[in-house]
Amino acid sequence: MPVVQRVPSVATAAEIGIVHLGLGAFHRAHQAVYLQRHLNRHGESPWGVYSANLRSNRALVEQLREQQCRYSVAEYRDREQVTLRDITVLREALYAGDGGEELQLLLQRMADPRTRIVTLTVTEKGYYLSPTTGQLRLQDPAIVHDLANPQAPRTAPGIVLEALRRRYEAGIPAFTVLCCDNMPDNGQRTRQAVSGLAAARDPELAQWVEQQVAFPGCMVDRIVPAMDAQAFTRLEEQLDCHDRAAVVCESFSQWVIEDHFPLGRPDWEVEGVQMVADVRPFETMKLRMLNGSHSLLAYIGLLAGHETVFDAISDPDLARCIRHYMAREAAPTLDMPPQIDVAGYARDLCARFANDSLQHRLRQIAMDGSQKLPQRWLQGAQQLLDAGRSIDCVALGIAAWIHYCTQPLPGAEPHGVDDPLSATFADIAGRFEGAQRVDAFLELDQVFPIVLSAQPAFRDAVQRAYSALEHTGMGVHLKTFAAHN
Ligand code: CS2
Repeated sequence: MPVVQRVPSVATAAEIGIVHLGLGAFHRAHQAVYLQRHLNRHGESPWGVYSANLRSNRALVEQLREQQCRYSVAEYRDREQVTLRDITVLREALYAGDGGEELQLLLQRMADPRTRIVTLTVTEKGYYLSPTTGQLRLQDPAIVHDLANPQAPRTAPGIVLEALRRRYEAGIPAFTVLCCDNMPDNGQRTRQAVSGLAAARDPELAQWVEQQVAFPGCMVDRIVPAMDAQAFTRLEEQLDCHDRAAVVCESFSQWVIEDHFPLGRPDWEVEGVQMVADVRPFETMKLRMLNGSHSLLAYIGLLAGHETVFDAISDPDLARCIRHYMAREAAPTLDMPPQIDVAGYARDLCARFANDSLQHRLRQIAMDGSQKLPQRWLQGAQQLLDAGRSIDCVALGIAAWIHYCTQPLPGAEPHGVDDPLSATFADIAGRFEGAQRVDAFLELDQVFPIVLSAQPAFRDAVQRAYSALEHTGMGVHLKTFAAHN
């Protein structure tokens, strides 16, 4: 049984200060924990959070309401040591997915002058941007809907814009928009989504958004597996925690934020948040080193028969491949401030992946590959090729991703592919095989920028990896890779 350190809350947040969109496990285990620590330290706080789910998980919202929005976060250092925190900083949980009253209540909260920051974790696809160009996809049916029904929007950019419009018309200063999703230059991307929509809706409003709204970038980091029945049972048995809204995560947590909050912000730095002038190097490092390795572990690991990140990193051949990727294919593409020890960061990541108290499923990471690959692997691969370096791990990852998106895993039944492009993948799988299938994937310009997919060195590397996989299987291929690297 682990040793449990319990951290009770000392108060509940008095006032609304932040509205959050995307009440998933990550928000509850990351941002809310920083705000809770802030509240515990000060004994009171004007930074209470109103948090909403936009499209999914109404059940969680109802569960939280039943327990007055109070829930627990179990931070596992390892199997032996756990910190169990009581979170009371959440003031209200909303489900805006049905449109109607709750959506209007959410918009009202966002337009309230006491709301000074709106934060988002709606995943990469929730911004409706092209992953390669970062432009708003105006033809997407959800965006078309929001333009036709601007006062009853469904998407995160639509909701943010409508709330900003209400403030604009009422003469209330704009809130700051803080994107907490894993995208490169995420503040700028969020600006592109909201400004792109504003330009299509009303040029005057667009100009106000452009001039008045701050979109600082930030890098967020904490491994938070999705909760499942097994995780709840473990909490009950090990920690005597009977909380159906609880979240389990690792003890590590990092938040680096660009310090640009015209209406003020909590003094987060006291809680260890790094407030910086330029967050981009940190974001790129995290995306390529951590998330890039995660995606490799996911697709390669699933094909090699593993289920969790811990299983995958415990496979010595795969672990070698990940270390090779970080040292040779990710680190050389980074431009970090001199005080950052990238090799040390890589070692720490391997230790975090090897945390055997987390059941972090590879299938969870494998979701939405079309939205994740460009920033995790492809921008770095372009730099490597420009420098005449090899991209063996990335090529193997892409081959494994194509395999995962089009075929059952070895010895398994066909699986669902959770990705906005899943219909396109199924169509390609039905029409092409082998090298032609790879070609058809590389032609997907929503994922692969043309400058990259046009390069013979890139195509050849992916084709070779795919053909090796088809002929020898992942296990043998990894052994060969490990023997040569
Ligand atoms: C993961 C991330 O699911 C995924 O794609 O790579 O959620 C990862 O766990 C977090 O970014 C860690 O901070």
